[in-house]
Amino acid sequence: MTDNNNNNSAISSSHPKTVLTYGTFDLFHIGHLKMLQRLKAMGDKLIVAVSTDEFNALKGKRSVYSYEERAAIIAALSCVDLVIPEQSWEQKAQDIQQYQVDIFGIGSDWKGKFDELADLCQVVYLDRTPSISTTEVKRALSNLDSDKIKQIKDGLDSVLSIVKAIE
Ligand code: C2G
Repeated sequence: MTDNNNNNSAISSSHPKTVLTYGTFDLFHIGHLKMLQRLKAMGDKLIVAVSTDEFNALKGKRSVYSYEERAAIIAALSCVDLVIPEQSWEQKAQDIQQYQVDIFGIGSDWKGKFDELADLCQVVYLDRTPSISTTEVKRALSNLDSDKIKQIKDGLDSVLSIVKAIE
């Protein structure tokens, strides 16, 4: 009996506590990083399923960076141990079983959406980082462009008015 217990403890200690999450991770920002770091802190191994461009289309998203670029950025993070493609809504249960996942974690914007996975592993919803999102980053970039263009145009207009004045 004792040996068996020892065997069990030996088996459980050899299996790294595995955390799994999913996302698009476009225009990678601090909200994404904090989420991944907090998820990694919950276990020993973090697997991130990055949405493919095709699956993004199903989600109604068109990312600036391609799947390959987004996956490469995520894979380069020290807190990430494995990157896999997210190709469908339905793959989560199979991924959890295939990778012997202990915890499925995702942002609070998905709260309640994946509760059915609690039959397979612990399900956690972590608060999102406020006031940052890929949409915000896109908006800031587009505003920057228009602000910059207006600044340059104003400068040219004043030069033009000086030229006209001395003609
Ligand atoms: N996130 C966050 N704080 C933010 C923005 C995002 O914590 N300010 C989290 C999200 O809650 C999510 C992860 O970062 O857990 C990735 O966010 P997205 O790239 O927007 O991914 P999403 O579209 O939510 O994809 O099957 C699940 C989907 O693929 C999740």
